[in-house]
Amino acid sequence: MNCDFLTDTPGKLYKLAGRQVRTEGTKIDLGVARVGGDEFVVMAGPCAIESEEQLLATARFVHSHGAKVLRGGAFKPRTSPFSFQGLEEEGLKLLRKARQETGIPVVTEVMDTRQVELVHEYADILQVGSRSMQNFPLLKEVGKCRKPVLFKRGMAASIDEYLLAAEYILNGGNEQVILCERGIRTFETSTRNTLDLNAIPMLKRLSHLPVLIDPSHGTGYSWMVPAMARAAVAVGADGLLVEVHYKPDEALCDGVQSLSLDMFADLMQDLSRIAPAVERYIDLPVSV
Ligand SMILES: [Mn+2]
Repeated sequence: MNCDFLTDTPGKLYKLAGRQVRTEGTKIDLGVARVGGDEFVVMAGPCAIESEEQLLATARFVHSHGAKVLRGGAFKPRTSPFSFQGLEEEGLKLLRKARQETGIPVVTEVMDTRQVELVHEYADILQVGSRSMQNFPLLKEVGKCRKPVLFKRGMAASIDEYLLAAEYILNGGNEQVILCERGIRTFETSTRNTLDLNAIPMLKRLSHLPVLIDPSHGTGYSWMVPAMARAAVAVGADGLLVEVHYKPDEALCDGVQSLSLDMFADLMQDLSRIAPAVERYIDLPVSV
């Protein structure tokens, strides 16, 4: 393949994450879907796992409306130590229950090297959150795993720092890294973060790894999420990570940015119409 396009892009080549390593792009097989192919893969669920009722109700709904992966935090990295910290292993058990009932694979965050073994036991995809992007011991540890890693960009990380951090995971032998742009800190305070859509074409150009967008943390407002999710499809992202709650007003974490079930259903319809215009598709269940 002709790699001339790399020469007019600033920055260096990346030894393992670089586009020159795998020009056609990495595809990550989740069983029910493949991230990085023609399908636009949606991962949805609550910010935090709060109860069996909350997780299962949300899981059933998002699954039956086209989400391919259930998200849900059991270990929560909260800004304040007095905020809800997550249900920990009890939450992981609820995730397992949701997967058993619906067949949907689950993604959940691991924050600490000491939790990798436990989270690995329950999760289909290990998430490394924004605040952990440069936790190099953690990156080395998930690099030893053989499950996909959803690797979020740090809120103040440059693209170069981000891809070099991804190299830590790849260097451990774990080739299944999914990147995720989730908004960066800028001077702008009207939104929680500034969703950096520039990052998508740039990451796609520099790296062979698939890239998702998280418009929930990228904006901080549920009313903005559909617009930026539609942009995610158009800009060439491989999928979406989105927060959905069955009762957003009662959520223990990130309720303001969580879509209601109805909003999620409408969004999936919109996305399925946009995807074909950019040669992608969304696999909606026939009953929807
Ligand atoms: Mn959240």
